[in-house]
Amino acid sequence: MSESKRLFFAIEIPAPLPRQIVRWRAGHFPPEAGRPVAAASLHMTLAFLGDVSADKQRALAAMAGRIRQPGFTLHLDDAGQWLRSRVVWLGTRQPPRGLLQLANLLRAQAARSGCYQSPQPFHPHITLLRHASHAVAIPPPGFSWSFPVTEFVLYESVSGQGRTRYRPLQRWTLNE
Ligand code: 2AM
Repeated sequence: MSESKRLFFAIEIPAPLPRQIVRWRAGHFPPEAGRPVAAASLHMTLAFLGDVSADKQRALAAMAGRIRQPGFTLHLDDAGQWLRSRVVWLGTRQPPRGLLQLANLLRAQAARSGCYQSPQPFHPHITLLRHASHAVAIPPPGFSWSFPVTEFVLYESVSGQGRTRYRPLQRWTLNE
């Protein structure tokens, strides 16, 4: 029997943004605010798949490969904290329609394939700090970062030696 992998679809944050984000975070949150996500691990999840067998991964990848939609621009102009999930995040005040469409499609395909999907609507965000269990002051986002989203990525979440890494497995281009 083949082993399952912990997978999710996400948007990669292109260079040099991860470094700029990490610099902004270091200037605005004290070390005790939470555990920082490494620059190389910053991403925006589109659909979390959970533990997936090799067969199901192939089926999900085939469906992802049939998605046809144009790219879009993502503006990062918002930040906040969710105490329940203990994360501090960056986000977008006005998610582009393309982002919502892509996430909803991937989530629907995942649900049809038997991957549990939360009934909560999609809340696009990039997690900056984990284990942020105490309310922290969220600075007004004095940044205005934008980038074109031209592809989406299937990632594997790999845990070991007390840390989690996200490994890109496969990419699909968004085009007209
Ligand atoms: P988070 O950043 O808000 O914690 C890899 O774990 C990615 O999948 C993370 O971005 C994480 O979101 C998301 N994720 C993990 N477990 C999840 C779940 N049960 N439902 C939705 N997203 C999840």
